[in-house]
Amino acid sequence: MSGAIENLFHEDRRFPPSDVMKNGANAKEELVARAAADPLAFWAGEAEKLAWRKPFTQVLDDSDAPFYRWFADGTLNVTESCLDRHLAEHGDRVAFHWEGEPGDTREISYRQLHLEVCQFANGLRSLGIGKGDTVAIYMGMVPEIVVAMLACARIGAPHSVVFGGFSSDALRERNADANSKAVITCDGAWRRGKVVPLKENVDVALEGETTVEHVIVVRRTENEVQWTDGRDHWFDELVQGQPETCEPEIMNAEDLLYILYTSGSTGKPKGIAHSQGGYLTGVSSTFRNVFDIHDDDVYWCTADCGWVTGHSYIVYGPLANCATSVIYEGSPDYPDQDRFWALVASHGVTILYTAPTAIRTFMKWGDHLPARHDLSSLRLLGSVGEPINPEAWMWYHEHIGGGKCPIVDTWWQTETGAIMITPLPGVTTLKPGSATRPYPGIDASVVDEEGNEVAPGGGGFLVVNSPWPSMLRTIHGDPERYREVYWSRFPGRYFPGDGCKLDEESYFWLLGRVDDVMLVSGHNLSTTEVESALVDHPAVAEAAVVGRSDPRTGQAIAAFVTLKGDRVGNEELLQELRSHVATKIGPIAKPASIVFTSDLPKTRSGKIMRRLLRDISEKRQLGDVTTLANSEIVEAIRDGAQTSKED
Ligand code: 7RM
Repeated sequence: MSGAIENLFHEDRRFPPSDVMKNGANAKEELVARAAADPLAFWAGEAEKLAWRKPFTQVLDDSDAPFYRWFADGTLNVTESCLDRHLAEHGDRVAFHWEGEPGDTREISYRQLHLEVCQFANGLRSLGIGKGDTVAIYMGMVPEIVVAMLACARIGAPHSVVFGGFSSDALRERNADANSKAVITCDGAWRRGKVVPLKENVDVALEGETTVEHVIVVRRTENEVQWTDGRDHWFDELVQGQPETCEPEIMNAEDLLYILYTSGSTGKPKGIAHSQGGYLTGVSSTFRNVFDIHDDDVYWCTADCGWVTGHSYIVYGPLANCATSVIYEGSPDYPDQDRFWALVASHGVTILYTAPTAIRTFMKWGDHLPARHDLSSLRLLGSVGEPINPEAWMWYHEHIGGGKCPIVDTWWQTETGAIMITPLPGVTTLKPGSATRPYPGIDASVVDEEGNEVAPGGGGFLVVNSPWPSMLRTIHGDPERYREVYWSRFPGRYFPGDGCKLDEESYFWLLGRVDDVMLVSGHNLSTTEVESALVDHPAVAEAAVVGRSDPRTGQAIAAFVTLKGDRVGNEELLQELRSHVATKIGPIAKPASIVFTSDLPKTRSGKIMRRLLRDISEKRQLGDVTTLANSEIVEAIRDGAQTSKED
């Protein structure tokens, strides 16, 4: 990309915080001002809210940038902040209301969770697993996945969670890179009433040469499994009779808490390395202030623990704040497409955190589904994973939030560990489609190719100007790649790879990955803005656009659109959508072609895969489709793309 990104989409709707929010919220104007005046003092104060064994005396060590160190002479065990310190006053408080896909339920108090973590941690130690040994976790969303992560943290063994929807090849590659000594898995996982054979996948991943010495298996689906004596252990048998307390390993703040792999656009997966003290500081501070957690809240983050959102905002952030959460094991359309709303109603969920891809799917399924349920317990909504188009924001606000809940659109990455750009619900006036401002203590800006800050109204690259406690520490085993990928494009600054524009009030509007920016007749157009213009049309549920090479304009805009409910795509609607984009943001952004499709190619975490749509549009051999969640849709789109109309 060269030159600024055009600023085309205009949004006038405003949602100031209610008086109730202003007065009752954890984060008030005062906190914003205090953090702005002295960010390091702010972070030190946030860190001091955790349970330390030895208090830190130094906040930030920047002597070996970009290998920053936070609270480096402090020691702690993160599970004491997440569990032990809550027991005296809140031991009976529910940590998790868990619901299985078949409808079975469990309620786990903080006391019970502490007990299970201690017993399993002792079980791991009995197998000779301890400080510094990496443990892979390849499970479904059963309570034991949280127990497994915390048990690893208890004994100082870094965990490497691999999403249960990934293949045995993906698990094998990550085990080899991380040097995993053990794998914790389940016999199977429930998905839409069927069993995903997790243990079988583990067996395949361990064939041949491996570093893995132990496999621990949680019974969930009771399917037949192969057994390797000496290597394989049932979880329940391992914890049976273990002592109910477990002396935590005392860790340095900078020791490795976990590795989490992100695919990245090319090359082998990057093992993102997170620390103990800084990471917990970031996630616990943002959880408290962005989700405004109070004692009577019931919080539900719909992510999977296989993603960073699950690590930070199902496990570490909520538990450090003694929150009560809901965990749901299965799919949102099982047995019916209103499963989420049934869960919100039955548990009285007050705070819901989900992804734009889910919200747009719910829009497509229809307004009548949430309307069947009493969602009045909700008081705050959150969004993460992709830009949320203004129309999807409005739908979420009206049909889920009943028009009364603020929406926190939270921008962050696996690498940032915690939320970076976000509203504070008691402070920020919301604008649909904008993640608004940097979190207190975060110094972010939008710059042009030379690194000069763009003026309000301009578009360019998002950068973070100073380090923050929950930042990644390195790419596991490849510090040079860490420096190269994140710190070389703009020396001294962190470059996340996202485009962003600033409006006249310096609100941040995330524009998607810079690799996806389209160059049409000399203009840099963001995919997000054209997609938002399409989603703004009442017939459209979801849209993806890509730049396809074009002899006349450099690139031409190719759009892929899914429609709401039972709307059908035809030539008339196609022309209507093209003019809609032209009136909404300008003729330059008019798609040259539009393909109607029942679904879009998505990664397993729900992000639209524009790279594949580019391949389809340019009639290329398709690249790697193994990370797709819905590979069958690619053929369907390819057939459609060949017959679509163009100018
Ligand atoms: C938490 C997570 C990171 C990438 C990031 C962005 C995109 C995430 C938003 C967003 C616009 C948001 N981690 N992204 N949140 N874009 N608005 N609120 O998703 O490592 O899996 O992905 O996701 O492109 O760089 S992640």
